[in-house]
This record gives sequence, structure tokens and C-alpha cells, in this order.
Amino acid sequence: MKIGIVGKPNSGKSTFFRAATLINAKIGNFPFTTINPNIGFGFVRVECPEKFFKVKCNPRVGFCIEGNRFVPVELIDVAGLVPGAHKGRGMGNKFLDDLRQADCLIHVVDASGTTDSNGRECFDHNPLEDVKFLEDEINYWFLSILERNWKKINDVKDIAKQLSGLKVSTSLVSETIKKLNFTERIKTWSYENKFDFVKKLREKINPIIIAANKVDKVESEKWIKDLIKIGAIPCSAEAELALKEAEKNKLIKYIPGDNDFKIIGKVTDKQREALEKIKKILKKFGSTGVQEVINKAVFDLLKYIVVFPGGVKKLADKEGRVLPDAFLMPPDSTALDFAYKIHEDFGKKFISAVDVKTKQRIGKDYKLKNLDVIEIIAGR
Ligand SMILES: Nc1nc2c(ncn2[C@@H]2O[C@H](COP(=O)(O)OP(=O)(O)O)[C@@H](O)[C@H]2O)c(=O)[nH]1
Ligand SMILES: [Mg+2]
Repeated sequence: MKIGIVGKPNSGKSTFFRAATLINAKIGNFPFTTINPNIGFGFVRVECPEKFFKVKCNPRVGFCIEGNRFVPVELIDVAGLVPGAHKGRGMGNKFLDDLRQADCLIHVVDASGTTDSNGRECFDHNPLEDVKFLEDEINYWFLSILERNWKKINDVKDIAKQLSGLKVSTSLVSETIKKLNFTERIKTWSYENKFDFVKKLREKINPIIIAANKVDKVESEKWIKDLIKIGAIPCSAEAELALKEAEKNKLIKYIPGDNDFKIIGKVTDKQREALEKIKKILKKFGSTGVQEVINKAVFDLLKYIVVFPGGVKKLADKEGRVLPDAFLMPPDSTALDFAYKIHEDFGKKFISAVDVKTKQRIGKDYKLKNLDVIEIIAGR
């Protein structure tokens, strides 16, 4: 699972990325740290089944705080995007190449309207323009691939072939055409048809969630309602980063995504004042928004679920780790898919499975639910 963090310069992408990937090294085990400055691991937060089983888990990856399990997802801090990127302006082509890898995008928008389209400081820039601009930029990039190769394109298969680098399959092309009520005789398509087609396709392969960032700034009050109306999540990446750092320095107790924190260390007057300000943001919006954005991206946009391997007799692995693993599974995954995810041999030699919470036997076609704990029974 890879999530790209995108947006114009100075919207707060890197701050969001740092806030999301900063973890207290002392929390549990963590084999991977930041891969490089722009790629790292953030986390989705779910209720850990340790509560249900009344045990204490011991994650191999990610971590768990008071029954809140944090499961890693890869984040990419994509270079800033300026208008005209699809024509190669700025870091255009590099940007669009990064997109190829992402399952979905978090669009960090400056909701305070104090940066213009190119990322320069200004007054009163409408953030809704940024939303449209980013979508257009990607849509036009898709379109330019089609247009460039249009002479070679005769049917649905050819479209898929030209867009295969973007993980577009023939069936997805057909499905999209059907949704639009277009003819599969694509040579008859107008320019507008082509644009509508790539737009629909893009929504499927690069879905976008909007983080309405910098809500701690008063200027955001003018825009935030309209942003929420289009589904954006109010967010203060700077507040989340400050809380994570304070937590790391043992000044506060804070669980990422919570609507509150507790001061537990010696803080200066200045620190207390800053923390009080953040507290107000938490009260106003329910959280800093950073965790919510990541959770919404994975669970609402991509409709993934978290599934845990475990056994009816034993929830621990050979090393005695309780509920050591948590896997993100795509929508409609079955028990058999999960067996393959754990180990190819489990998949090949699958006999049956057990829902460990209910102790019910389930077959290979059983559709997994979020937070299922599943035991796979496989032959030798
Ligand atoms: N007030 C406020 N400033 C922020 C927030 N997030 C980022 N910034 C500031 O916006 C500027 C640009 O942030 P940065 O993360 O470098 O943006 P990027 O160019 O999109 O990576 C920096 O001065 C940040 O401190 C936020 O939530 N609130
Ligand atoms: Mg940056």
C-alpha cells in the first residue's frame, strides 16, 4: 500500500509527511525507519483485537498503544506540483512518475489561502482552485498519453496497453466506458469523450482525499466550510508534528488521532501556551486531522481492511509474540487470499480456515471483514 502526498509548494506536504512518519523509537519493535527523505511509513489506526481476547499484543511491525493498533502504510512525499506540470513544467514529469506508484493520493491544500498557485505567500487565494487544478493536471497527463498514441489505438485493448504503466487493465477500460455510456468504437470519440474517459479512469486508479491543512490559521475560517462540503478533512500538520515531538520528549501523553492529550512533563510557559493553542484546535475539529486523513484514505477511499492471523488455541507465533501481524487487505478479499498473503504454501495447501473470534469454520470463499482474526488450516 503506497500513498502519495501531493500538492503545490508550501501547502505543508513535508510537514504532513514528517508528522505522519515520526514515531517514538521506544514504542515496540520497528524494523524499518524512513527509507529515504521522501519515502517513509505512516500508520492506519484500528482497534486492536487484543481487547477482544483480553491479551496484550506484541506487534512485529507497527505498534499498539492502549488497544489502538497502528499498522504501517508507505507514504511518499511527492515533489511540489505547479500548474502546467503535465507539459513538463517544474518537476512535472518526475511528479507524474511518482504518481504511478501510488494507490491513492492525499492532496494537501493550504486551507488558509495564504499561498498562491505557485506556492508563494499571498492573501486570499481560493483553495478550491487548488483542488480543481490538481485533478485537472493529472487528468491532462493521462489524456496526453492517449493523444500521443491515438494513431496506434484502435480498440479497448489498445487503450489498456497504452495505459498499462498506470495499472490500467482491459476490463477497467471496458468498465469505465460502460459507466459513461460511451461506445467501444473508440475511433468515433471526440476530444471531450476522451477527456471524460480519462477523468473517470483517474478517479478509479488515483483516487484523491483532500487534507485541508493549516486550519490553525485564522484565515482558514473563510474557506473551511466550502472545503468540508467537498469532503476535505480539516487538518493541522504543524499541530500534529508538535504533539508527536512533545510526546517523544515525554512532555505529553498523546495517542495519534486522539482529540486530547495530557501534559506529563516539565513544560516552559511558552510550551504550555503553544500546547493550549493546539488543544483548542483539537476541541474545535476533533483531532489534528492527520491520522483521520490516513485512515480515510485507506479505509474509505480504497476500502481496505485489516486482518490478523491467529489461532484458536494460540494467538502467539513461534517466538511467543501475541497477534504479531496485521495485514492490509484489498476489498473483497477472501480467506484463501489471506492464506496466500501469509504464505504461498498456505494458499496452495489451503484446507479451511477459522474465524478465531467466533471459532466458526469458514471456507476459502469467505469474505473477510475488517478486524477479523483468521486461522488458516493447511495441508503439509
Ligand atoms: N500554520 C501552519 N503552518 C503550516 C502547517 N503545515 C505546514 N506549515 C508551514 O507551511 C510552510 C510549508 O510547509 P512544508 O511542509 O515545507 O510545505 P511543502 O512545500 O508542501 O512540503 C512551512 O513554513 C510550514 O511550517 C500547518 O498545519 N499550520
Ligand atoms: Mg516539501
